[in-house]
This record gives sequence, C-alpha cells and structure tokens, in this order.
Amino acid sequence: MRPIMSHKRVLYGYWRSSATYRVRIALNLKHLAYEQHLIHLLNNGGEQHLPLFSSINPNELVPVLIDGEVTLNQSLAIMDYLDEVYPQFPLIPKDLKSRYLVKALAQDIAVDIHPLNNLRVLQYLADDVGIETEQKQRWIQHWITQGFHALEKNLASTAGAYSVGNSITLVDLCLVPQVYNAERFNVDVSTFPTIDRVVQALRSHPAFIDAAPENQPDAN
Ligand SMILES: N[C@@H](CCC(=O)N[C@@H](CS)C(=O)NCC(=O)O)C(=O)O
Repeated sequence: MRPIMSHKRVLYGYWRSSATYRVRIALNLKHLAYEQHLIHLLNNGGEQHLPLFSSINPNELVPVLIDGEVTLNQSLAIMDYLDEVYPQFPLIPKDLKSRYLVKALAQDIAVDIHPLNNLRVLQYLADDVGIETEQKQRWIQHWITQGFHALEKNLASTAGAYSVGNSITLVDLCLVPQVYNAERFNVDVSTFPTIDRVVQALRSHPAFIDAAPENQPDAN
C-alpha cells in the first residue's frame, strides 16, 4: 500500500525518543506519509529548548505532529487523534470494555513508567541533585522494573499474540518503545515472559521495523 499524503504532515521528533517512536509506529501502521523534523535533544544545549521548537511546544518535549491545519503534542493524544481521523488500522478497540482496558494499559506505560526516566528528570537528578551515574542507572532500572512487574501480571491475562488479544493496539505502540528503553539501561526483559514474547512478535512487523530508533535518519 502506498503511504497516504493528502496534505503536509510533519513529525518533530528524535530517534531515541520513545514518545516519538510510538507516533512513528502509528503513522506507519496507518500508512500515513510524513516528513521528519529532527530535534536533537542533546546537541546545542538541547534543541527542544530553542525558540524554533519551544514556540511550537512550550513544554519543550517531542513529539509534535503537524497534520495540515492541526498541531498536536502528547503522543497519546496524537495517536487518539490519528485513530479518529484515519480509521484504517484501528489502534483503540470500539467495544467499551476493551477500549478502556487498552487506554489504561497504555497509560500504565506512557504516564506512569516513562516520565520518571525522561531526559529532563535524569538531567535534574545528575546536575542539580548531584547523583552519580551508577545511582542514575539504578533509578532508571528501579522504575522500569517496578512498572514491568505490574504490567507483566496484567498482560498475562490480557495478551493473545499481542498485549490485548490478537490485534495490535495502542498498548503495543507504547510497549515496544518502553522495552527499547529498558534494554538500553540493561533491564533484563527476559524475566518478564509475556512482555518479552509480545515484543518479539511485534518487532518483526514492518511498521515497527521502520519506526525503530536505529532506522531513523538522525540515529547515531
Ligand atoms: N507525555 C509526553 C512525553 C514527551 C517526552 O517526554 N518527550 C521526551 C523524549 S521521549 C523529550 O522530549 N525529552 C526532552 C527533555 O526531557 O528535555 C508524550 O507522551 O508525548
């Protein structure tokens, strides 16, 4: 299927940003073509803090999606928007019970696990609180491991081939980037068998492969 580009669609992001990674997967699954505007989160004091970007998102966080006339931040809101406007390859089930299960599990990852290990939190801990690299590593591992213990219990009862049943949902779009982060910081994901199995299956899907950090133009 040829990607759909009926108007200008721009994703501001960074290759290693897991929130951007979620949105790249969503755009790929829905076959929506987009341009990438690369915001380097470390170079030049962090390009997210430069007026070029902070004028678009005063939170100074990626991703931002511009879809024609619409400018959006917050990856969960962006994916919700994409699902409503471009219903091909639905990410959020229609059935009430499944819909809220999917939203809750996605938030367990994106709202409760991810923000504790975000760059600005880690920079504050290192630069202002003065924690050492080893303590920083422990902080990251602690919050991911704690979150994954609960997630593993939940997925053990909801997963089929994927996190919830046998269709790819929003949960999977949050899970794969979070596992990428976990591995980056040496969390042993094989101790979470359901998470591990689902992620292995998702990683062979072309939409996930194309969205992977190492396959982005700014990867280094
Ligand atoms: N809740 C936001 C989180 C966005 C976020 O934390 N982005 C990170 C990269 S994954 C970022 O831009 N960090 C820059 C910084 O901390 O200065 C979302 O889901 O979009």
